[in-house]
Amino acid sequence: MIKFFLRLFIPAIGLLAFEACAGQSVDKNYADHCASCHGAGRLGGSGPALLPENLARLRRPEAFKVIAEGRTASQMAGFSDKLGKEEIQALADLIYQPLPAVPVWGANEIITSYLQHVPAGSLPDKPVFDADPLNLFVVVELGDHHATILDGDKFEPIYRFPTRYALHGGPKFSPDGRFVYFASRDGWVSKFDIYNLKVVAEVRAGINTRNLAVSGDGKTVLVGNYLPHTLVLLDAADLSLIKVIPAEGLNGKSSRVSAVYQAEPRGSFIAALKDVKEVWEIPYATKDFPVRRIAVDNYLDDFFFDQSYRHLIGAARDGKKGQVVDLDSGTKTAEIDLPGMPHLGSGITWAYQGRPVMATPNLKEALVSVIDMTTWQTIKQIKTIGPGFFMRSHENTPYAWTDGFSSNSQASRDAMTLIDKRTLEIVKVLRPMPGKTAAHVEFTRDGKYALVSIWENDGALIVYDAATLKEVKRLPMNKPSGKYNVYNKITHSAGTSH
Ligand code: DHE
Repeated sequence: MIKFFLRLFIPAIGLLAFEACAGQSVDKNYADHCASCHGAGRLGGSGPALLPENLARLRRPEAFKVIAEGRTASQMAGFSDKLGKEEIQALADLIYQPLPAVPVWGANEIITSYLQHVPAGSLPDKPVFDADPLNLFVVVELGDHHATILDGDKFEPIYRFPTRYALHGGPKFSPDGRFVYFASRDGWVSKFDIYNLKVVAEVRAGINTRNLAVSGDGKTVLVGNYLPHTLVLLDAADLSLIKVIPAEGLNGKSSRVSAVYQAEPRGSFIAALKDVKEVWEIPYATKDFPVRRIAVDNYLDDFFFDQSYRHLIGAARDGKKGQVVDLDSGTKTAEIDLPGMPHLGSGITWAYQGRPVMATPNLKEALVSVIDMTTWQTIKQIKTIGPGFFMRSHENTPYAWTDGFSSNSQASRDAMTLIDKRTLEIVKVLRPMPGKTAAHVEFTRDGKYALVSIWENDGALIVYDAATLKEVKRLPMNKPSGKYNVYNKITHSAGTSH
């Protein structure tokens, strides 16, 4: 009898001990290696939420690989040097476990989070500084979560202020350039009055947010979320909630939102869904903001417009082909060759030999694809020093600048490649600070100067004369991720992101 008891009991204790140990170990590993980016409760932070609801397109073996090897074009490092196979597998299993309850983030939670710092319309309509308000730069410093307002003529900081944790995506401006709207990865939207150098209102529109767009008439803000699966419309005047739109396909399947942009000539917002093959057009001046659904051939992770905003050029990150969708007819009109995981959000356009072309870096391959926008054929794939993330130019410069930010090698990450837009040849490789990551360029409103980020905590903003390519000034900054020129943004310069 005793023997029988021991035979049952001892393995059971062993099993319990093993489970406790494995459980502790996976929780500890999560706390040590994942929580700082993905949130203590897996709800997302600077990295995405790790919940089964959000991982629909990530197969489990792929999850294992990402944890082991990291992910291209993100801050996600690989852990195979720190964790054993079983530990990695345990983490991969953990992220597919449903949470006992995923927090609800609907209208009530959004309204409750609302913070009005200054009543809308109560501040003076004149800038409190002398600099040209249209030639300012908003510089996002990711290192310590601050933003700097920079005078674009003197290259002197005017004001530096704390932002919400982990801003992502380009901040968006009101049409007159007075206000700038920021979105943080964990859902906070902040409205900043540049004339008065004050945050005027904030609201948490989601738990894990992709980006936001401001309507062409400046009246509405649209926020696209990964978690919950929603689009959130806010009144641009005071950030009060207008409406929450569930992101659900025609078949009822709910989806993360890949990105939202405004398309001013169309009077609409355009949103792409990440888990449903649909693009949505939402006219922003129409009562109740009706959704027009456009079916697409593949999921869209990233997209881009031609300068008329008639065509949308979109791609899935794991696909080799981009799709061109005619937004007027709602049909696919062409496929484009985009072999190396294009970063279309960074695409730019210009006229080459009399025809409009677009160019995009590729996150996985060291090449820039140049595509004729009348035939949608690839004109050239320009080999660069390393796979790039961002690309920029300006109407008044013959050069397009791209970085090597997506490269695994520091020998490419410190390089800026300059391409002549007239010949499609590389004219120069700059190494602004050898050994330090260089990324993301933006031009002054006249295109005479290019500002490059040194993407390090003890980084800098380096100002180049865009014609002589000589350094003009170096400003210390804390991981300046992106910089955004007010004029270029509000005029939708062909050389910058929209
Ligand atoms: Fe971004 C813009 C998606 C990782 C810095 N990034 C965008 C936009 C999209 C996007 C859709 C356009 C939104 C806009 O500007 O309104 N980014 C993605 C990803 O899917 C990806 C690869 C994975 C992810 O983590 O979501 C990704 N992005 C990163 C980073 O790891 C970067 C380098 C650092 C960070 O901030 O997390 C990064 N993304 C940026 C920046 C912009 C951006 C600086 C704005 C570029 C611009 O000039 O407009």
